[in-house]
Amino acid sequence: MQDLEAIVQEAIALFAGIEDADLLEQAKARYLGRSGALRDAEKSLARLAPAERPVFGSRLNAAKQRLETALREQRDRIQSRRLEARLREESLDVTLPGRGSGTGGLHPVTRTCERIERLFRSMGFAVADGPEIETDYYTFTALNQPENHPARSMHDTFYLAGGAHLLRTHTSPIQIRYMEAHRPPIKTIAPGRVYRVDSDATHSPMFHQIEGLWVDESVNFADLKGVLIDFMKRFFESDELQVRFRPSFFPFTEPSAEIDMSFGGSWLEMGGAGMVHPHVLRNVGIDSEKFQGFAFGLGLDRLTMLRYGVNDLRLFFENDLRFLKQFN
Ligand code: 2NL
Repeated sequence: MQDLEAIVQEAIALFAGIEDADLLEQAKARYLGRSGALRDAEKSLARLAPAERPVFGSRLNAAKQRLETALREQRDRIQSRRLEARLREESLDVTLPGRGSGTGGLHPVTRTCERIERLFRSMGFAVADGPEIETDYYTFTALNQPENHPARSMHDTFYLAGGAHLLRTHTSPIQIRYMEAHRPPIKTIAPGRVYRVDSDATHSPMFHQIEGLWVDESVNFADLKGVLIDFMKRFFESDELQVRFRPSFFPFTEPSAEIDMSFGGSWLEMGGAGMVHPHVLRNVGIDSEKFQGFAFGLGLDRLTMLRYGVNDLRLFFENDLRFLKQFN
């Protein structure tokens, strides 16, 4: 009997000193397991006189229960200590002031776009907008682009699954929609994102364009030159700036010209322009015997690069804050 009490005391003292859940279970096995100390005591029950067995048996049960209780208490202690440690570690001071959200800024291409919009508004142009996902009709057909024109091929244009829609390749569809909705005089610009299957150091599959359109009874090529030269000089803040109009071809203008600008002793191509083709006017229900006008298209990204001295187009679309912060 003395033996049993000694075992219980020893076990309870041992359990109380264990801080690890796995070690505690191992210690439990040493007393309550298949070859544990209490199991040995149980076996000695058989050697006792029958009269003594019930007394020893109930002592044995009481001893087992005390060990189970001690184990349970130690398990709880280990668990709550672990929880406390975790809470201490993950504590967080909700009364600290926030870090602040910093001030945002506009993308350089957006700044350029807003500057251009301001300049053209001062010349009486309205700013128009339209969808980036377009139909074949508004992108090509209405613009007098022949069926076999390379721009219409999968190679040059992003078509959406199904083939009924595409990503606009220029902002001209905005102008077509504008002419459908308004009667002359029409004086508008259309800035926005455009998409072409093209990607290298100087081409991005998404880029920005701004187109302009002025249709009235006698708007002519001299007006086109006047407006564009004036715009370029004001945009680059230079009265010395030279603008050159080089004969060219577009399906939607006739005659057509490339627009070059003097820069560092040479000529840089900035876009194209021309007198709106009578077929385009006819397609939007404007009488080409009574009305005429000019249209032009300029690369917004190119204008932004030149104005800010950026030499790689891709910098605009990587959205690296170290780059973007320099414009704000
Ligand atoms: C370029 C050339 C151009 C147009 C765009 C246009 C729009 C309508 C009717 C006729 Cl609705 N023309 N737009 C005309 C000539 C050239 O863009 O090199 N852009 C970057």
